[in-house]
Amino acid sequence: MKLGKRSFGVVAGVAVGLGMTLSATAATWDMPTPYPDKTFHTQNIAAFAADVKKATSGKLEIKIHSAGSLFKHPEIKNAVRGGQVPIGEFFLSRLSNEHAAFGADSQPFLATNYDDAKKLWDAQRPVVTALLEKQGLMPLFSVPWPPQGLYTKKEIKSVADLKGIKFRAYNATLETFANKVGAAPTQVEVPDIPQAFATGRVEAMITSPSTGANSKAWDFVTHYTDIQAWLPKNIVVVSKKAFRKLDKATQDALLEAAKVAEKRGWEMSMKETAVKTKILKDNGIIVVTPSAELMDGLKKIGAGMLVDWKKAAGSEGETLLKAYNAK
Ligand code: PCA
Repeated sequence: MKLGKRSFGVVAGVAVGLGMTLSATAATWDMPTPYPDKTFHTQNIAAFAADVKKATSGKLEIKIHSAGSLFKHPEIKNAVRGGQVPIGEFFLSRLSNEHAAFGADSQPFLATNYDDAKKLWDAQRPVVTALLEKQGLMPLFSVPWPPQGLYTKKEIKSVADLKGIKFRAYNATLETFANKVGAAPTQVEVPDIPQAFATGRVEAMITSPSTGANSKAWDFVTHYTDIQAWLPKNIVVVSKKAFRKLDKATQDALLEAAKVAEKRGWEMSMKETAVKTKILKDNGIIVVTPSAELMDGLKKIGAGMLVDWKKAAGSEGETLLKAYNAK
């Protein structure tokens, strides 16, 4: 498959011909992402792809396959690992079943604003890089979603109000959190959210104003409680084998574009928070500041989960938390 693409690149180079020099090593990289086109993360990786194309004069072209169209979310990491695709984007904390350190950013109330999220990523990056290296993968950049809030069909004044509610989850940590508040979690990918609510599979969720607004949450819930529980991240990884096949100038261009994409992505995420919260409001969702009782209850659960996380994350977790707390 990769050979076919490369020879296509060569043929295209010849066909374009006339004054335009396309190197014989021109390549097209397929890049799967679970998220739809209008997601700010997807817009950011589209800008990243455009930057790479420009900086390499078309020598490396990254073709984005959004909304799980090439590989489903649970398959993306292994598709890059197995060499089916050279690059991909996924939700970092999905890998917490491989090692708890991958899930640090989804620990309830560990890092709840952009400054702390940045400190956490600085602390997490070396650990994540070392763990992915063992799988032949290299992180290129990582960008957070806006702070996660609570979407429900009624006002939630305390943890007790969540009891028995069918709850949408997106990773194992959120599933645990939902279980601990007495809700009943089910995993649902972003493109399937409206359908899952419409059919009654789920009745509530914790996600960003971004995903809530893009999913038109006003069609199926009434309240958004701004609990700012954590800022989980997406990560873009490249296969080291594919990276090594690039010439030095192309490698450098890719790394430079990744640096720019990380910075741009964090800025986009920050802007997204206010803009999308307003869209929720404008469409009739009641945006609620959480009661002290609700926050106390949720934070207590989060503190208990952190104790378990520390045990699970071992020495990597210790290194990570030490670095985070030192900042
Ligand atoms: N949106 C994604 C991940 C976190 C977020 O804000 C989701 O809901 O799956």
